[in-house]
Amino acid sequence: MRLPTLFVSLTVVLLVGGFARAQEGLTPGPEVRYDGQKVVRVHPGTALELSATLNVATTVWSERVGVGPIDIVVTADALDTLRALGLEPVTLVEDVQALIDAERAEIERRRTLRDLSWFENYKTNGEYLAYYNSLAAEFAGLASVSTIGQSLQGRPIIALRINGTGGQTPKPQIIFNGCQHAREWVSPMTVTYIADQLLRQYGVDSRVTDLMDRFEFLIVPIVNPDGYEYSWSTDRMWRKNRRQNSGGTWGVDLNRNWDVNWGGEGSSGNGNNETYRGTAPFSEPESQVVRDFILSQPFARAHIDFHSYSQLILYPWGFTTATPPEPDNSRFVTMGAEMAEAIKTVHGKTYVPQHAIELYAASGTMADWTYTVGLYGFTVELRPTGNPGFILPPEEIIPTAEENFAAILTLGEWVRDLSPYITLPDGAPEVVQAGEPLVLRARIVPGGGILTEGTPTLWTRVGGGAFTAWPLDALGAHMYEGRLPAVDCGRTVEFYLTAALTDGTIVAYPPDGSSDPLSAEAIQIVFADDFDADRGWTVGVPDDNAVRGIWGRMAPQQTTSGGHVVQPGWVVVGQNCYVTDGRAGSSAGAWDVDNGKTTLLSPILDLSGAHDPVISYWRWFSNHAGSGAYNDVFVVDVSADGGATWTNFETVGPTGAEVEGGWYFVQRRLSEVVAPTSAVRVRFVASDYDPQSLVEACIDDFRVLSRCPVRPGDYNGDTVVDTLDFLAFLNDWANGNPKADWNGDGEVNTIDFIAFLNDWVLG
Ligand code: 0X9
Ligand code: ZN
Repeated sequence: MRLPTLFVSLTVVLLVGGFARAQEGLTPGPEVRYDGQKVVRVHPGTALELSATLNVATTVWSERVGVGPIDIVVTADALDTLRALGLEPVTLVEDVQALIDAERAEIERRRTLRDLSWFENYKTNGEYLAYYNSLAAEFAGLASVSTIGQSLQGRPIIALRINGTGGQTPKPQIIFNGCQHAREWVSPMTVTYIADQLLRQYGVDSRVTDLMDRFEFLIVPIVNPDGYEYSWSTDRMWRKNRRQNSGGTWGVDLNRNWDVNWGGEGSSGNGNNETYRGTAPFSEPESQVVRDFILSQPFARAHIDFHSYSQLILYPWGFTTATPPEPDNSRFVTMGAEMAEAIKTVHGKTYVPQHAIELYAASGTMADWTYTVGLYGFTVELRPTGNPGFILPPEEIIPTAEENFAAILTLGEWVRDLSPYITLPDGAPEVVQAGEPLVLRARIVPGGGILTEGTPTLWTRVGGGAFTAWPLDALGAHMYEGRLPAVDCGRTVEFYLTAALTDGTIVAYPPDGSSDPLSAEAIQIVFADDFDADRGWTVGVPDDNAVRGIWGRMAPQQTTSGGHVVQPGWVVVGQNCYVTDGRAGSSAGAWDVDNGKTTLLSPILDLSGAHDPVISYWRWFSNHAGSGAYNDVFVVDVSADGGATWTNFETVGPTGAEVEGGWYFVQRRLSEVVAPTSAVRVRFVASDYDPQSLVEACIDDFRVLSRCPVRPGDYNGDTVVDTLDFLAFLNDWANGNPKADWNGDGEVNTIDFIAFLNDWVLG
């Protein structure tokens, strides 16, 4: 029986990708042995206990890098060490090698059985390739298989595209993948079962038929074929790809190699580690190939990255406790719960839905990345909950796959019913600078539908009449950009946004079509500083105590740490900014703020004549890099008495929060904080409470803006005082409109008429 199977898979492998390497045989079993080793679960409560735990572990099964429950492989003596530490290890697997041997024996036994379905035994990489080709051949009208790229060792990475013959085109797309991690054998089985059932139930089951006609499903069963083969041939517990790292270590964890917070918490810079992130985001061919495949799907809406084990449904974010912006966060929470519910109804198994970081922090993960490029990205951890971990008995493949097939049907129906929405991620501007256009960024999420190309539009109007349409430019990942036209001081620009879906739905912002458009008033500059010349700022106050990283006006030089830009090498306007020492030095930490605080003070600003002044600036703050980071803050205060007393304007990075660098625009009415007096001052204080961390701050394009003086006779607010104002007032006055109560005494009478006439004549 075995020879013909191997022959078929070899032939297919050659056909699919020109991959001429001999397949690693099924016997002898894996060379790396785990004799006498056990899997235990411990609960280290402190960083010290965690490091002791990791020290005694041969390998780690649950890839957490924080305190809390962790499953590790250990020898018998290590067990005593753990007990001595008071960690009370609970044994999940008595003998790992016995488990591996038994699994292999069972696989071999099943290979000799006649009436087993394909899903009742684990399969080699070659057998997967053969099966996908046979599926594509059997369902030629519905499915096609293609090689989307090669692994590091030249194995094909394949994708199956599945399409119902009914419904509209183009169709929104849903993507599933398995096996970023080699040893998680049930994950490619599950995604293959999903593909198989979608095809076999099309035209049979109405839910499947509806979803297949509505969506295109894309399945990448094995992202990491080199690691997968290696887990058959050499080390059953292999996780990563097969990169030879510098220093003689092997393997990059593909699920730490994606470009989202790459290099951050929950990933390792050590090639020996199971969560080694690689040398750069997308340093690995496997993650590159799958990235390019996903980015080339124009209508991708949702994605599940299947792993094992723990029975969890995880959604963004995986690296920060911050939650995705609404309505996405609520959507993730609802969908996680609905998928868990669907799973439970099949075989009664509990899968826990949660934000991925609640499991543990991980940076550079695939599902976080798919979310950043505009898909609803999930990670599902399949069976079991604990024992026997990755070595799930083959009789559990089908039940695991069945319950997850129920989950993906729910996912599809949920995506189908998602409504489109528009948001303004930078907020809606309330003021614009007179005479300058303003760039407006919008996020237009099509929900379960497809946007009609060219329909995203910004509508603007100044001073009555019809709105003018401005097409928005697409920036990718559902982001768009438009411009509010330049308007004169004192005038107001009204605006709203719309887009159309192919089914005719119109989506708008503000969301309710009947609500008023947004409006922003044009105001003027009182003070502007691009920091290219000295306009009277001072550095340092008597109690400043930072020893390095003192504020200076200069062109900053870029520094990076762990893949993060800590200090920018660019400014917002001109050549210079104020920066906490802009030199790069020999390392990122050479000239950052250390051991205290450094203060930057504005000149004294006379704002007594300004109408409702607004302070704005661009700021950069990073406390993200370095060990023991996140405790350092950047504080902006204002004073109305020349600097004698201060009130907080904003604080960036409250204790415990990481702040990733980046230039951010801040705009706030001064009167919300202090009264605009003749002696207003602003101070920027960057502090370093934790000397291990890297702290950098910069300020650029500081401005004070003021409302244009109000002209009482300008009744209609079009900035000119003319006959139109008189007629508008007369009309309101004649109708007893409260707006015409010019002296504010609660009545509209002759006295108001005379008072308005007086203001109008004076202009
Ligand atoms: O660590 C991983 O990559 C995944 N778990 S596994 O045991 N299959 O390796 C889970 C990643 C989920 N994301 C976060 N926990 N942030
Ligand atoms: Zn995994």
